[in-house]
Order: sequence, then structure tokens, then C-alpha cells
Amino acid sequence: ANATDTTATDTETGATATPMGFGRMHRKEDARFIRGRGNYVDDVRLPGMLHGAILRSPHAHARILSVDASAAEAHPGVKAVITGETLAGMDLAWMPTLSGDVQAVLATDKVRFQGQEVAFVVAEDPYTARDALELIEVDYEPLEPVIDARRALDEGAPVIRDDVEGRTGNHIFDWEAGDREQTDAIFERAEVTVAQDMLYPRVHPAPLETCGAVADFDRVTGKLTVWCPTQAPHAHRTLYALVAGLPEHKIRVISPDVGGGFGGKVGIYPGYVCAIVGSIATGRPVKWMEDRSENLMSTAFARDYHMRGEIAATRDGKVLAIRVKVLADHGAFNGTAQPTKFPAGFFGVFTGSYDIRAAHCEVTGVHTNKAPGGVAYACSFRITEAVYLVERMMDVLACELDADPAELRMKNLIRPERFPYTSPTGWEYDSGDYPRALRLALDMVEYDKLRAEQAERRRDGGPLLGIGISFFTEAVGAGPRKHMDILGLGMADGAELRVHPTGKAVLRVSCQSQGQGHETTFAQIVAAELGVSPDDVEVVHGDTDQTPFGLGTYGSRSTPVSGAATAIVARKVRERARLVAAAMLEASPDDLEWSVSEAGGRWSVQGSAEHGRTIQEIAMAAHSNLELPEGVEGHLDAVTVYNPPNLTYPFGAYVCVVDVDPGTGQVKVRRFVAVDDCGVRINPMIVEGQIHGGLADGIGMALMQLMAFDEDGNHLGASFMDYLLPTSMECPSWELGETVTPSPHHPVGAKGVGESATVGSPAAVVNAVLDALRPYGVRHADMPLTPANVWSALQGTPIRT
Ligand code: MCN
Ligand code: CUN
Repeated sequence: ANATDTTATDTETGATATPMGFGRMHRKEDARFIRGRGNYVDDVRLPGMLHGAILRSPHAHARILSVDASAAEAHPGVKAVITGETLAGMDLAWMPTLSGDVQAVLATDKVRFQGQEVAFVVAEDPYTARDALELIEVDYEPLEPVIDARRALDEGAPVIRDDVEGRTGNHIFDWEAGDREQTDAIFERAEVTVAQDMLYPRVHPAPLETCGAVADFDRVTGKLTVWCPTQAPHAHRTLYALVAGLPEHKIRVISPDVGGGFGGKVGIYPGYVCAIVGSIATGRPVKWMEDRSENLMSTAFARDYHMRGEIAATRDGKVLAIRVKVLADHGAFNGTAQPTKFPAGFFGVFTGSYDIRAAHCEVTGVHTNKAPGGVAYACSFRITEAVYLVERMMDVLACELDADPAELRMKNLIRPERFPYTSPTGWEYDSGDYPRALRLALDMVEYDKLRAEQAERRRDGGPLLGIGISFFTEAVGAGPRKHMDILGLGMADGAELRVHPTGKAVLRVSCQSQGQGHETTFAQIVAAELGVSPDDVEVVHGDTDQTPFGLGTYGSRSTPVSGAATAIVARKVRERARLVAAAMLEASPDDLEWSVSEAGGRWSVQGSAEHGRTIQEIAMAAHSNLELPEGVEGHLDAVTVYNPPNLTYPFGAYVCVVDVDPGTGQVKVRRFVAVDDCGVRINPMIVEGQIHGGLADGIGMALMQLMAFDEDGNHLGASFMDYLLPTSMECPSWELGETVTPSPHHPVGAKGVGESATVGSPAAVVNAVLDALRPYGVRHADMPLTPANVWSALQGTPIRT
């Protein structure tokens, strides 16, 4: 098929002619991405623009004795040097984090992680700015760092946050969920209990595009425009207004094309604030772009959960209760992005997909001398950790009982008739048919055949074969406003739809794509509701001056929340069109019926479809001199705000097959079957793309990725030489399956899917590797299962039986 024609049938990708609504179609945005016509922050070039660079701390923990910027200031081409002291004079040295803590914009008293921001140089060009950094003299007094979270609460541990009044240690919060007494009581009586410690290591979302900003403060109009790759432009604008005292209507945040976010672009970074201050100070636009190492060292990391899981069960494999203790490493500032009432994100869904009588978990958050973050990398607010925990524990239990992990899961999955299902920790799962999804995955992979091959291999020798299963349930689409907010901003989303006289439409939404294809799928939602072509719907997003307020794109909330707003605003337009059509047809609106055929959507008199008006005809009439009934406004525009009644609960069954070389510890992923259920799929091709990406993430985390530090707090993974990204070399050809269980409360029955595969896949890969290692008596090993780690796991245990 012709690649330039998005409406052509393409047998390679399975994309068909542009559908009149849901279905496979190529992404509208790809035309510009493929031709190099995307417009990213670093493409923004304004007249007179200056360039900024950040001086960063070489120490993980040190007191700042003095900062001397005079030589840098005198350097030719340097326009300004901003230090913590400069900012302190403006009351901007500290900024609020999304968890209600504060974070240093530029350090004043101490540096608290390696790579922390210390000074900002503004110069005529980026090279001069970087050169001048070397002329800034900072006198540090190194302090003992806290690197291991398990030592953070030790008596006498250095106090990292002595800036907080009354703080005597590194404790941030304790949080619990579920019923402790009931859970403990079940554990006491249980026939079988298992326990396992595990670490979900610190990893990084590592988007291809690093963070950066262009700030342009106009001294005449007082208007501040900030281009940055944010996942939440409206939230950023409101925070700038609240913190800097700038009038909100004089702030415009533009998130242009974004080269991947994965949760790392939700928060406000010191560099953004520095660029803004730099522009205010110089009266010229200032661009700041970080490099790869800066991105890996200082922007939002993910996970870093030390977990202990326990399961109580009957001897025949019925899981009765689950108990979890977590130590959460939040780094030097508590900067996780999550709803206010959920300090551990949505870890509370740790009972997973199983019908369990009782559950209890405790999470303790601590500071260490590492970068802040915690909620990123397609985590669905920590459901990654929750799913990993419960899916590892199910395999540990299977091992203990010598049971088949697939059968054990089947026995404990929540039955379809139990939905809506209230979990022991109080979450209401909206819909699901779990056994069907697991059965499909097992059939696709030919599970019994694989087990037979495995038995043969174990008997005859050769590479080790492992089969790993993971069944996950997610909770995405935050969230009901009464339960969920970020720093007091409720999590509802606005949408505006304008239908022009010729029937072409413009949709304005508050969420912001980082590669998820919203310009296509959101146009498809409007197209389905109005019976128009998605090509006739332009989606505007990522610009606070152009779009209604809403909280943005993360936690796979765009389709559940903004997507719902889109369907509803389109339905409002359709209802208005009914009134206009009634006037055109001289009929009662009640006598009209809506239909969508290949020719498009139309209102017509019931029973006589030919006696009707197309949506395009109605749009023209709504703007014409047609006399409209009393109370009916002209035009076909509408606005709405959607406050979701509940989260959506997508789920899936994954099976991973690996071959492990016992001599080298090398793991090869032979096959990966993923059955996903995200309710109704708007664009199945985009959904599959999202799943492919997430599965690759899972292989990355399970086998390759780790943000490591030495005992002094030196970052050991600050480049892609050390921090490994999965490529096609490590990935098999994905085998996808689907079931469709619509969300009962979403207007089009869709559930979110953007993070599903990242959440569900790591456990499948790890379970597969450990399944391969089972004859060696290895019950658990932590990610990443690099050849070295697998090899040492093999050495530390009895010879193969
Ligand atoms: N979709 C669909 N049918 C459904 C569900 C979703 O067609 N039933 C489509 C959506 O309309 C959208 C895409 O799939 O085009 C993802 O939708 P959704 O699940 O609503 O997730 P979001 O759009 O809110 O994306 C956020 C999610 C998150 S939180 C991370 S992290 C992540 C992810 O998306 N970051 C990504 N996928 C990413 N993909 C790319 N390319 N880049 C990122 O940074
Ligand atoms: Cu947790 S990563 Mo996504 O929610 O942006």
C-alpha cells in the first residue's frame, strides 16, 4: 500500500480504509513524524533566544559552603548566572512537589543527590553556557550519604532533610490498607504460608526526547509562554501561577510534540523554573535542554520498592489472605506524582486478580540521597509494583505446593459473576472475565505442549526452558473527583467540540499525547458519535490557551477520562443537531432517529430514513438563516467536563517462554503471548502498538535495567552504555490476543491500556526465568536477571537433580 495514503488498505499493518469511527487506521500524526516535520521543544527557535545550562552537584550529599559565580558572569557571551541565593531573594529557591513536599530549584544549603541543580547560566549560545559552568566555583563539604533505603531509618543515619523544621530522621510516611486483624487471624490458622522478599529495582522511563523548556516572558504584555514537553500542561500553568504569583491568564503552557513521556514528564523540573527566571531576568526568551546523562541522573525515576510478600492458603491451593510490607525509596525530595490521598499510589490493588478473603499492606516511605521521583515508567501509580508482587507470590506459592502456576491462578481468579467486585482493600473493579482471558492465552501458547517439552528437556539436558505466567488487573483513569486530586486540583477533564458550517470539526481536549496517538483515536471517538470521517476532525491539545482545563495524560487516564468527555461532548452536539434537524424537517425532535451508514450520520424521521438530514447539512443550517425553535441556540458547538464515576479496570493474561543457557546465564525470550482486555478498542492498531511498547519495557526491566549507585552515591548508569534499553534484538515477535469486556460506566465502554503491558509483563518474564531455574532449587532472584545474576543464582544452589 501507498505509505502516504492513510486511507489505503495496508495488509502489512492490518490498517484498513479510514473507518467512520472505531477501527484500524494509520495514525494521523505519523505523516509529520515520519517526514521529520514534528515540532519538539528543541525545535522552538525564537528571535533573540538565549540558552541555559545547569551546574550540577558532583556529590550525593554535601553542605554548600560558598558559590562564586563571578568568573562565569564575566565570561564573554554570558548574560546571567542564577544561583540558589538569587532565587532565595525571589522566594523561588524551593518549589512544591506533586506530593506536597518541597524540592530545591537551585541548592542553597546542601546538595542531596548527585546531579542536583546548583546554578544556572544563561548565555548567547548553548556552548558558551556550558563552558561557563566550569568557571563557577562551589565549595562543598562532603557529608555521609544514605544510599541503601534499608539503612535510612537506622539510628544515627545522616538526616537528609534538615531543611524541614523538626525533622530528625529520613522517614516520610507510613500508609496502610486492608484489615490487619482479619488478615493476621487467617495467617495464624492457615494450612500453608509462604513469604518472599523482593526488590523492584529503581529504573528510569528514559524517553528518547529528554526534558527541556523554552520560556518567553514578554515584559510589555506581562505574558509568560513556556514550551515544555509536559504531560499535564494545565496543572503546570496553575502551579506556576500559585507559586510565582503570576496571573494565571497571563501564563501559556505549550506542550508541543513530545518524544515519549512514560510518566517522567508529569512534574515540574528545576530547569523549567530556571528558564522562566532566566527569561524574566534578561527580558529575552531562554531555552534549556538537558542531555541524556542529566535526564537519567535527575529526572523522575521509577519503582525502588523493597517488598516482602506473604500468602496464606489451603493445601489444595485456595489463596485466603495476602500480607505485604514495603519500604519505598523516594529519594531526596518526595516528588512522586499521584493523587493526594494515595502516598503509595494505587499499590492498594495488590490483591491483583484474585478473590482473596483478607489483605493488609503497610508502606513506609523514606528519603535517600538519590534523585526524586517514584511514579513514572508506565506504572499506573505503582500498580507495576503491586502486580509484580502478587504475581511473583503466586509462583512462590505454586513452587511450595508443587502446583501448576496456571492451574493455581485459574483456581483463584475472580469469577465473572462477581463483578462489579469489591476488593478486600476497597477498590471496585468495574468488569471482567478473567478465566476466559487466561484460557485464551494458554491455548495460544499451547501450554500443555510446552510443559511436555520442558519435562523432556529436564530429563535429557540442554538449554533450560522456562514458562512464566502473569495475570494482571489495573486501575486506570483517575479519577472520581471526590476521591482524587493532585495538589488540590480535581481529576476531571474538559472537552470542547466545534462543528464548522461545512461539517468539519475541531475537538479541544486537556490531555496531551506523548506518542499515544490521541490525534487519531480522539478524532475516531468524535467520528463514531457524529458519523463523520476521522479525517474531518482536528484534535487540538497541549496548549493551555487553546484547550479547556483538565489534569493531563498519565495513569492511562486519557481514554477513560478525556475520551469519555469527548464522547459526551459529541453527544451534546448530536442532540443539538437533532433540534436543528427537527426545524429543518418541520418535525418534532421526538420523532427523529439517529443512524450512521456508510454515507455518514443523519437525523431522520422515524421509519423513513430517506427523509433526513446529514450532520453536514445540519451544521450548515445551524449557521444559516434557518429559523430555530425558541431556546435553541445556533451553531453546533458544545463543551463538557467529565468527572469519572469510577476507575476502569483493564486486565490481561501474559505467558512468556524463555530459553536459558545454564553455562552463561543468558536468557533468550523465545515467545511472548499477551491477551489484553481493555474493553472496547477505539483503534485496535494503536492499542496493539501500546502493548508492543509495554512488552518491550517488561523485557527491559526484567532482564536489563537498573539505576545503580555506589556506596558514595555515585550514579553508575548515567548513559545508555550502562542503562540498557531493550531493542528488537531482545524482543520476540509478539503474539497478541484480545477479549472485550466493556467498562459499564464509560460512555463507549473503553478502558485505558497505555500502561497495561509495562505493568503486566515483567512478572511473566521473571516467572519464566525462575521456572527455568527451578530444577536448581532457585525460588527467587531479583530483577534485572542479567546473565551475571542468573549465573550466580545457578551457582548458589544445589546441582541439577
Ligand atoms: N486506546 C484505544 N482503545 C482503548 C484504550 C486506548 O484505542 N480501549 C488508545 C487511546 O485512545 C490512545 C492510546 O490507546 O490513543 C493510549 O490510551 P490510554 O490507555 O488512554 O493511555 P493515555 O493516552 O492516557 O496514555 C498514557 C499512558 C501512560 S500513563 C504512559 S506512562 C505511557 C503510555 O501511555 N507513555 C507513553 N504509552 C506511551 N506510548 C508512547 N508512545 N509514549 C509514551 O510516553
Ligand atoms: Cu506512572 S507513568 Mo504514566 O502514568 O505517565
